[in-house]
Amino acid sequence: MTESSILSEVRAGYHVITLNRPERLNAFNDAMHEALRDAIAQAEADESCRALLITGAGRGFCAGQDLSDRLLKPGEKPLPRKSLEIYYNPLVRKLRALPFPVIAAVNGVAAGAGCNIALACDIVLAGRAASFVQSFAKIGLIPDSGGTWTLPRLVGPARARGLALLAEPLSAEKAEAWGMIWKCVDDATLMEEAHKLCAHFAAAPTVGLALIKRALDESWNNNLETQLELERELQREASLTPDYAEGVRAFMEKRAPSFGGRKRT
Ligand code: T3D
Repeated sequence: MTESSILSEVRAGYHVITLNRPERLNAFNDAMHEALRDAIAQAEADESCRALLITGAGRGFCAGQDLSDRLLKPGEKPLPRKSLEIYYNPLVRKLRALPFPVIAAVNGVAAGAGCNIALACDIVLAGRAASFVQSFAKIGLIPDSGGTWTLPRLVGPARARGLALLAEPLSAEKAEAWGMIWKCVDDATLMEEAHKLCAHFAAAPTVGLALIKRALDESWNNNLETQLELERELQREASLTPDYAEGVRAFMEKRAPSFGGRKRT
């Protein structure tokens, strides 16, 4: 029996997804894309899910597209592929739009689309031994899965160009120093730190966090005036949640809040 290429686990208030093709550094084939899409849909459909943790099995996080599925036979012509339309783009859109925080625990090398999928998550934690590689230029491709959009915004244009054009690995420590990821931690504590973060989010004001994600994402397309309007609209929505009422009550009563994460009472 073959083991599933995606492992899913339900924890108290959050789901954990492990990319599970360790012999290929968790590179994507179609079956893994489909299993990942189903696992994310399950997390989204679970009303008690308030965070999602994504990590990789073995020594890698994800090496992007499985290139063994792209090897042409002698004389064979390359065909236009639809993997971006069918798999990678919908995945990145979904990760950005999930109504709760998505945490990537990058346990090893994150290369190609694997790197940019990690960077599409809301919080990226990486073990010290991990590295990030925009490996596309080594095989004649361009960074996909949002890389050409995400990279210059995270690290600035000069570093984005260097990373994309040279395709050299960036250590987790440097990725943190460059502002590309949230934090680099000791390898031995990576998963513990990631679970702690998820437990924190599982008790957080989830609707407010979803609105924060939206406001920050939309800010890239807006001028200040439009963004102020958006903040007004989203703040109104946040202020109608039971969590806002509870947050204020807990503050005034000098106790820890108990957030339900729901929309309205
Ligand atoms: O066509 C489309 O759908 C377009 C979409 C493209 C999206 C993309 O992601 S394109 C980019 C694809 N990914 C890469 O180019 C990365 C290829 N991998 C590497 O450059 C290196 O493996 C790493 C830098 C990630 C790690 O290097 P290292 O030295 O730590 O490990 P390794 O020995 O190279 O890899 C270990 C094994 O995993 C090895 O198999 P083996 O020899 O033990 O049987 C290697 O072949 C395999 N592996 C790693 N990455 C891939 C892979 N096999 C297939 N596809 C991979 N992407």
